Amino acid sequence: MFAAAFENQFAADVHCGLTRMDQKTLPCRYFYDDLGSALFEAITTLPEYGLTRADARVLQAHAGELMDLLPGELIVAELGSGTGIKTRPILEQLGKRQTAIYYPIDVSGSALAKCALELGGRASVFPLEMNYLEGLRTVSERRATGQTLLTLFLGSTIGNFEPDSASDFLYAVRQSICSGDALLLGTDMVKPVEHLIAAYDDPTGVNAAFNLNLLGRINRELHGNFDLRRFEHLIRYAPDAQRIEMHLRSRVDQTVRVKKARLVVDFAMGETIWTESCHKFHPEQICEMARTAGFHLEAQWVDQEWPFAESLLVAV
Ligand code: AVI
Repeated sequence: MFAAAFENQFAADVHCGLTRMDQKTLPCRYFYDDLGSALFEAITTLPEYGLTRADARVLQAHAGELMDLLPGELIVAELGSGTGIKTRPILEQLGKRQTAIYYPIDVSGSALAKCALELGGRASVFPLEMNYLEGLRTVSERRATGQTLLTLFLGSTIGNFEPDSASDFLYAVRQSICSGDALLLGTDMVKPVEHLIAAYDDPTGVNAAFNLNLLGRINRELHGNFDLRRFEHLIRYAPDAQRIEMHLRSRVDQTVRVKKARLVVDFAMGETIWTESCHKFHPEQICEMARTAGFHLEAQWVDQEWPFAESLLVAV
């Protein structure tokens, strides 16, 4: 709606989110500029943030079983692959029975280049610099008859969607693939609240830097004048919604200008910008989400150290 009036979508979204009357918001997809991506990489190595290591452990432990459940000629696509590092065990297992064909899909060209370099020796890699659904449709168009498509959506990125959008997204994925194709979905599970708070409010301050960088990015790209020292990282856990809510809280009364978003915006002391939600799941909720979108749950593996599930969904 706003895009035509602004230089780009980022400017339009910042204008829209910061002029909301009830709760100011910023979309979490804008966290990932070069600095934000580097900070996220650092988060994944924090002792308090068990999610990424759990994801990798489950894939490492069960890649063989996963392949046994998907016989026949397989091609693999990954939504938001990044550098594709977690996918290695799957491609290695697949490589034992056929030439592994892998389509990493990501909006970051530099991550895709790294991915092709690192996994090129193990598989035929065809990077697609596109958004998820555009990429998946491209893979579907390119596939040969008789090939089964395995789509990977790892890392609990689905948890950053609002529940309705997550269901709509899974339905759109189902519409882009064929009956008998599979989706491997990674989801972080509900766990003791103190573990979740520590993961998203680490004592080293890496999550805080990741969150604040969003304001830094607005300053750099949209000519804003946010003083990052006048905002602080704030984490809440909403048990009913089963989600971590990440905010930036204004430390003082202040006015901020963002030239390219045509914005002059006031913040009261204590007022927040809601920047991200990280939903956590129970196993049966994944089953229900899958069923509604047109999949059945074929298998589910859960890490014991940091409850995190890898669910194999097959398109009905
Ligand atoms: C990318 N996503 C799964 C992360 C999460 O845990 O929801 C993003 C993140 N936000 C703060 N720390 C990590």
